[in-house]
Amino acid sequence: MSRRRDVPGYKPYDSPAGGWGALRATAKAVREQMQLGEAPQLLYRTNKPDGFDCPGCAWPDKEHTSTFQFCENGAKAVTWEATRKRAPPEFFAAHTVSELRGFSDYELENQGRLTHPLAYDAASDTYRAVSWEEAFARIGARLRALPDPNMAEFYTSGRASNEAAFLFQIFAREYGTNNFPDCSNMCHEATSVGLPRSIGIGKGTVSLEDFDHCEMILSIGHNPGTNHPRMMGTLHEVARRGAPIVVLNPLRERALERFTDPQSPVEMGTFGATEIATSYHLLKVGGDAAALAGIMKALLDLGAVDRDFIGAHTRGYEALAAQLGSTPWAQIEAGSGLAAADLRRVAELYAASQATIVSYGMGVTQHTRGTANVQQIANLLLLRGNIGKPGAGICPLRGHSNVQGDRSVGVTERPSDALLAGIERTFGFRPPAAHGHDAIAAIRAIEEGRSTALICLGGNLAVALPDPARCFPAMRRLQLAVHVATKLNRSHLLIGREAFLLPCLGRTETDLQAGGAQSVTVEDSMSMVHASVGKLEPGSPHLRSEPAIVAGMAVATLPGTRVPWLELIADYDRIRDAIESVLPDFADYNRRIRIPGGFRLPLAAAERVWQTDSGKAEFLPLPELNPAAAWAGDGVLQLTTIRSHDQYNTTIYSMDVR
Ligand SMILES: Nc1nc2c(c(=O)[nH]1)N[C@H]1C(S)=C(S)[C@@H](COP(=O)(O)OP(=O)(O)OC[C@H]3O[C@@H](n4cnc5c(=O)[nH]c(N)nc54)[C@H](O)[C@@H]3O)O[C@H]1N2
Ligand SMILES: Nc1nc2c(c(=O)[nH]1)N[C@H]1C(S)=C(S)[C@@H](COP(=O)(O)OP(=O)(O)OC[C@H]3O[C@@H](n4cnc5c(=O)[nH]c(N)nc54)[C@H](O)[C@@H]3O)O[C@H]1N2
Ligand SMILES: [Mo]
Repeated sequence: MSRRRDVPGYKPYDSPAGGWGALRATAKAVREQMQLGEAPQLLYRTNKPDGFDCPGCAWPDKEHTSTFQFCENGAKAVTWEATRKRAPPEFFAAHTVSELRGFSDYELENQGRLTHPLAYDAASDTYRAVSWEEAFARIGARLRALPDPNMAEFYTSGRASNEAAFLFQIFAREYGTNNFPDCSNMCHEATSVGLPRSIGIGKGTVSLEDFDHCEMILSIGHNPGTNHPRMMGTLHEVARRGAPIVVLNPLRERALERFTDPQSPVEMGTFGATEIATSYHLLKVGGDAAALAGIMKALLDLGAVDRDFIGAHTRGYEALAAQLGSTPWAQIEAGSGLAAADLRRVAELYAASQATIVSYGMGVTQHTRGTANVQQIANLLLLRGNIGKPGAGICPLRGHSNVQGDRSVGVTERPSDALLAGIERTFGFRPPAAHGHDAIAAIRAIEEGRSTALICLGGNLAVALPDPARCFPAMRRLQLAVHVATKLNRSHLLIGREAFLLPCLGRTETDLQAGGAQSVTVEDSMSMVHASVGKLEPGSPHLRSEPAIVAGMAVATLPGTRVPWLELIADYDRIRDAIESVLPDFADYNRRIRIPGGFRLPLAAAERVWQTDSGKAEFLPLPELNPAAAWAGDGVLQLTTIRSHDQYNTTIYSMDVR
């Protein structure tokens, strides 16, 4: 600590997480982006039954009916979208694209909301206003001219609503491809790929109510104080009723140590805070599989596995037990950086708990062995039957507010037979079955000139992907780039030949279509689907909704389309009827989203129905326990990544983070 205090400009932050620091930071965001008078009303509508879903994160709300839950992250996301600032055509006329590439990421988005559809003009090196009709016609002509539909990539960022994402994948599939790079590929892919092999679904199994009944939480590699602040209210309650919260994280995250709940008048008034973690283990970066192996090995030594559950519901226990038995503690200690005695203590707590939740995030998934890490978490839970019982389960913390929903409504490069059959049954065209590209395959194909068109439903793909030295030049090889966006970012400026910027409504804004004001729907981390209704006047009269923009592109691209695009977007109930027809899990969709709080999608594993090949939950083998040993020997500095309060993925809210 003393050494760090010597760094010029370094100011230690000694306060608890949350509390007054969070309130001050929020007030600053509001002051810089909005008229002060609008803010309280707008923030009040966040996550209310008749309001809009907070675009800040995917943590659920109690029934979506609570009074306003203060959250720094959500307040910033909302004020950043509802900003007064605008980037009109005059701004683009005054700055060439080459000049804009010299702006920082912060400066680009801080220009404010896009106001008009824009097309890149090569002669002047500027973006210029065009009519929607011209933009759609030119995009359609380019897509129709491609020799193979698999030369186009359709990217989804996880803010898109179910309605927008559903239409987007129907558009791409009727056009003829399964190329669906997705922000989820950079995020919880390890969950989506790893968990189905373990427990038959690629989603979390817990509900918010389970946190009221759990007897222990093991928190691995996530930082809710910054990234899912509304989860802190839940952790705060669990801590106050005395259930142990054990943390595995290489970094001391302040909010996991002590937190002042901004909802608590007492804590705020007395500058008090609640201790969150009962024990905090600073494991090695990449040491999770080893740490989990240690806890499981100790649990076996204690004889504390649930034999009945294992016998009735699982496969592969003997093989895992044998592997754990023959793994020496020295190897576990070297791989995890933790002492055997500490891991044994965690195992004792775990053995004493009748209902345990494991929550985890990017510290687990964003690794070369992320999939195996997730599977070891499932192994640990299965050993004590902690899936499919009250107060227990697996809890991946999703990031983008509808990243899970986008997958549920068909954004996947590997469609199931059921999805394809549902599309054909509903719309009468045969969608392609061949697997398409994820984000990495897509950027490789673009880099190698095998794909020449990219349509982005939101996001900032080039910056979100790792390795700008390859991704930025790759983007500049595109013949066609289309970005549906609210704000300017760097991906929009990496132009190959033709580029279009199509400005869309945000979630906070009224979405008026032929059939009146529309709602959209989203799915949170706990598989709850509910409606979101924007109330603000749109940022510009030229904005269109994401579903309307997708429909506009589809009509211009597919002259013989079988999909009644304009009918669907006139009334989003019709889109939801189509979703229900393709995906039976959404039965009675329109009625159920009109119930406050919405409804929960079926989650087979939570009912102890295992949709694996064997029909059982599978214990999967341990991976290599010290993957870094090969390259990170003595004297090698190992780096990892975290997020901060004043940043949301590639969006930078300010250059000063407390
Ligand atoms: N303010 C803010 N909020 C966000 C976002 C944002 O960018 N900013 N992004 C949103 C999105 S899309 C997502 S996916 C979520 C992500 O939310 P989190 O999953 O919480 O994301 P990170 O901050 O990347 O979490 C990394 C945590 O893991 C720890 N860690 C690093 N390496 C390891 C390791 O090897 N093992 C273990 N056990 N821990 C490790 C870090 O110290 C850090 O505490 O947040 C969402 N919310
Ligand atoms: N440098 C960096 N890279 C990252 C991460 C990071 O934290 N930092 N996080 C990783 C993770 S976990 C994820 S999930 C991915 C996320 O990857 P992306 O989803 O591609 O990236 P974001 O930064 O969330 O996208 C921000 C852009 O989305 C647009 N946008 C905002 N709201 C809307 C909307 O309502 N509609 C539409 N159409 N556009 C909108 C704005 O133009 C904004 O510039 O990035 C990954 N890569
Ligand atoms: Mo994410």
